[in-house]
Amino acid sequence: MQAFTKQFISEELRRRFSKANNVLVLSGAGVSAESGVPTFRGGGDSAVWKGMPFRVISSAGMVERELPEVWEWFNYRRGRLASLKPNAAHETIARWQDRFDTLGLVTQNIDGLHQAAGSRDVIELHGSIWRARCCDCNARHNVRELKFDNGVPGCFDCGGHLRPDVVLFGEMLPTGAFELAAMKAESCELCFVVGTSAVVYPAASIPEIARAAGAYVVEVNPERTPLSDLCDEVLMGKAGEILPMFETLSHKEAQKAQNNFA
Ligand code: BJW
Ligand code: ZN
Repeated sequence: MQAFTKQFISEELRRRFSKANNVLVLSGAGVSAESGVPTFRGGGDSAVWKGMPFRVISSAGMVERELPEVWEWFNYRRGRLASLKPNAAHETIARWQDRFDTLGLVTQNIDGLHQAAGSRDVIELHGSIWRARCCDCNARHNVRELKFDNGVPGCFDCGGHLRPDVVLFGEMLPTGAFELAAMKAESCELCFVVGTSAVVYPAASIPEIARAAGAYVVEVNPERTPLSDLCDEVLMGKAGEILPMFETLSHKEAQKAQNNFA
């Protein structure tokens, strides 16, 4: 395992990882794949719902025209996600909070698994499947424990129609979320891009911003993406297998530093 780690993670990346103070992670559906969450693209089975491609059902127009169907699709997914647990990738990223002075975590995922693993202050660019938002008064409600299998649930404050508090195609991101993520991208030294196809904007511009500001950008994905050529390193493989390798490495580096000091 250690010999493999040594070969797989370059000397340059080992050095940067052990010295970095400010690290940013951008995650996508692939980080949750090993927990059993279906990805959207590349044959993931969130790709189609009742014959409708997800880019149609997960679109602003559907909320306006077919809100009960949108709820049916989200209730189905809530049911599938309810029992899923964070995997080794979520857990490693959560531990990086103690490893680095500053660890920013920006996710496109709506599943809440980073938080379940212990990550704090997660920037959720595309919202959360566990919240609903009122179409009338804009109030947000935690609906994690609630079951409403039929029709459109009513707002607990004003009785208006609730919708899933997620960002669909053609909708704006939550106020300030992208700006905060972009600020973190501008100041980080090392940026990990984990499990995203990097085709959805503006999320996919976060690593571009980090790279333009001088960060070392590392992609973790079993497949190449449109971002791969921009990255300083591409670690091809599953997030749940690759990210834990950095833990071995950081412990080893810490030990080395301690030995040098003693
Ligand atoms: C593994 C793995 C393992 C597998 N380990 N890896 C600029 C240029 C072009 C278009 C636009 C642009 N700016 C805006 C747009 C339009 C649009 C967009 O980007 N379209 C492109 C697709 C062409 N963007 C928007 O509409 C955004 N809004 C916006 O920009 O507002 C301003 C505006 C408003 C009005 C008009 C104009 C501008 C909003 C985007 C919202 C995206 N929403 C969704 C659905 C959320 C709700 C739901 O769940 O239903 O978010 S789409 C879907 O894609 C979901 C995801 O968060 C998002 C990204 O997907 P992700 O995470 O990358 O997953 P996959 O499945 O694509 O990839 C998985 C990856 O994991 C793969 O690479 C695998 O290889 C890998 N993998 N196993 C590691 N074990
Ligand atoms: Zn309301």
